[in-house]
Amino acid sequence: MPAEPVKPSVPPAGTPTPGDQGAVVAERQAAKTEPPKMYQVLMLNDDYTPMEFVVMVLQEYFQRDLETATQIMLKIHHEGRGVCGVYTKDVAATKVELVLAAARRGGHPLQCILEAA
Ligand code: TYC
Repeated sequence: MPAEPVKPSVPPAGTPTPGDQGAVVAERQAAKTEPPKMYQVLMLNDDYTPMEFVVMVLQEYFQRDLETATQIMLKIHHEGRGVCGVYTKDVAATKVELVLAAARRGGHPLQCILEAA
């Protein structure tokens, strides 16, 4: 005579147990992580920083191609300020520091600031 199959000792998930009063357990939680706040890095116009230096900064620190860098530089030149890029706070702050350090090394008064996007 074949042996009886062994019954599982643990009931399947969701099986009501005495005393649970029909409670339902949530199986999935809504995602709680918010997307990070983003920050714009802007450069401001001045009368002394050479246009070529601004274009170089946009290429070097903001990965802009020559044409885009020239357009952004001219926008700043004509409108007083322009967005170089949009980043998380730490990345944006680091870019501001790097640009200001390069400008001071070159003896230029170029201003670079960070603003909430
Ligand atoms: N106005 C500068 C000039 O005529 C050029 C310039 C452009 C300077 C953008 C700063 O963020 C700047 N040489």
